[in-house]
This record gives sequence, C-alpha cells and structure tokens, in this order.
Amino acid sequence: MKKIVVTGGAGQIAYNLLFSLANGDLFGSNEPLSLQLLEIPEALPALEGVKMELEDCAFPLLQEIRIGSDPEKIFEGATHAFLLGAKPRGPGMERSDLLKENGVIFIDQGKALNRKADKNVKVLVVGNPCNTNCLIALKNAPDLNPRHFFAMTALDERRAQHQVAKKHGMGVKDVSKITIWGNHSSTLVPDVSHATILGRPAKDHFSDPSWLRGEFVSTVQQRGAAIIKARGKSSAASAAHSALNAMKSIITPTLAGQWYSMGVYSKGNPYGIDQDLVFSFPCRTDVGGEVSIVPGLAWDDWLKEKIKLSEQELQQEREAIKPL
Ligand code: NAX
Repeated sequence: MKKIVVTGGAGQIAYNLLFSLANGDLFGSNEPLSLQLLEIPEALPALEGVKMELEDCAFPLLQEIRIGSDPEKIFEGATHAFLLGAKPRGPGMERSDLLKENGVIFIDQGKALNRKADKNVKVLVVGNPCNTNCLIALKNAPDLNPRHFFAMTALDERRAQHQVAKKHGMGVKDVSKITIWGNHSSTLVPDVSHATILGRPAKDHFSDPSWLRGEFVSTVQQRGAAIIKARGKSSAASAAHSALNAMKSIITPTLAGQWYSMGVYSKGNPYGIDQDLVFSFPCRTDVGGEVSIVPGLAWDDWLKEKIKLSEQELQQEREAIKPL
C-alpha cells in the first residue's frame, strides 16, 4: 500500500490534489492508498471537513485517512510526501523572516521524515520558498537519500510550455524539453534553447528571438503574481495538477530523448552550480526509479548570467537560514 503524506492538508492546493490522489491518478487503479494529512492544530477542524468529503466520495482505493498535527505520527511509514504546508508572507514581513519561519517547519518535518518515513520515501516540496525549504528538509534527514528530495518547478515549466505554444498557435503537446533553471522565484530562468516544437529546434521557429529573452521570461517569472492579481488568491488548481504530475515524473521512467524540470540537490551536478543547493535542472528518471540531471546542455552568455543570478539568490537564502 502507498502511504501518501500531504502537509497543509486544509489548504487550497491540497483541496485540489487530494481527490485526484484518492482516485488513483498517481499510482493507477490497482494500488491501495493511505492518505496521511498534516495540519497545524488551528486548522484541524477544517481538515476534518476535508476528510469527511474524501469519505463521501467512497474511493475504492482509499483504505485509510489519518489526520493530525504531529509530524512524527503523520509521517509514519510514508512512501511519498507532498510538503505543501508553509506560512504565507505576512504584511511587512521580510523575505529573510519568511525563510526563518518556514525553515523551522521544514527542520521538524525533515527530522520526522528521517525517523518515521519509509527509507525510500520520495519527498516533493511545494511550500515556498520551496528550494530552500527542500534543502532544509534534506539536511535534517541524514538517514534518507538527499536525491529523493525535490522542489517543484513543474508549474513553471508548464507555464513556459503554454506561452511558447500560444506564441506559435500550436498545441502544448507539440512543445517539449523546455528547461527551468534555478530557484522557484522571480529569478527562475525558463530556457528554450534546447526545446523542440514539432520535433524541430524551437529557436528555428522564432523570427524574433528578442521575445524569448524579454516578454517570455518575464511572463513566466511573474505568472504567479499575475494570477494572484486576477483571482485574489494564489494558483491552486494548476499547482495541484503540477504537483501530481511532478511526482509522476519522479517515479516514472522518462521517455527516451525527453526530460522534465525539477529542483534537486545540486551535489555532483555537471553544470558547475554551487554543490550545496536545491536547484532546478533538466532531469530524467531511469528504469530503476532514480532521478539524475541531464548533462551537457550548452549555455550562451545571456543564459549564464541569468542562471548565475538565480544561483546567487539561492546562496543568499541559504545564508539567511544558517542561524537555524
Ligand atoms: P494555503 O495557505 O491555502 O495552505 C497552506 C496550509 O498549510 C494552511 O492550511 C496552513 O494551515 C498549513 N500549514 C502551515 N504551517 C504548517 C505546518 N507546520 N504543518 C502543516 N501544515 C501547515 O496555501 P496553498 O495555496 O495551499 O499553497 C501552499 C504552498 O505552496 C504555499 O507556500 C505557496 O506559496 C506554495 N506554492 C508553490 C508553488 C510552486 O510552484 N512551488 C506554486 C503554488 C504555490 O504558490
């Protein structure tokens, strides 16, 4: 049985994710599931309501729903974990304060994973700042494989894919191998230099390459903020869809010649990025279920400079949480 932990279980991404998970959209229709949902004590009544709705769906695969606010209990036996729960940035709060407040959460959860989860658990961190939260979690789980911790940039990748397809009046299925480099933040770098459109290099389709370095990049970087402005709330359904598919990418062998973007532990990376960050790279999953970074993609000077800025931002985030 798969034991799936979702933290922030009463939040809006969880509300868009849990019913797909319970329906078998991640592991298929033959795999029984346990959902183990973590919340802060104040949100447990709301989480109880979510649990009641899950029960009312009578999902045949769903064997058990456990809810609670003690990570040690909820992470017990976890085979897969979606770490969605995090504090939002409050009015007037500095980014460094947000990093520290959320850092404490991911220290506790890293420790609980280390003590209680299955030794092969796969952990996807979505709660922001997700790269650095993921770094904190893996550092606090020394008995687990740091290569089994991931930070989600799958939504950024889909946002980029849609923008490129729209620009060309094509379907998103015609666009592949877009890469997101760096931090899931406004410094993220969407890169189409190795992408293809209908199997041909994407760059050949652009008569005006300035779009790729200007409007395209800023649209993808600012898409989350644009959604908050339009909807009054941050992305939830698209984030949940991406989280489900990000976990699917992690556990499913990648098709030949393809890759996906994911924040992974940078130790041993083939691009000369600081060795102690969680950084988004192009990744593949092999038939044994292990994830590795796709090597050898060339960077031009423009890309080098942009990627450096994102790396520096992650180094500053790491510096800010050092006191923890
Ligand atoms: P919500 O505020 O709706 O839900 C978050 C939930 O987490 C709340 O119910 C809260 O009580 C809970 N929580 C807080 N501290 C907790 C703790 N210590 N243990 C367990 N639960 C805890 O936010 P939602 O819209 O669901 O977003 C969740 C996170 O995803 C946020 O940090 C958000 O910034 C981040 N996002 C990340 C994205 C990505 O691509 N990586 C995109 C979407 C989203 O913005």
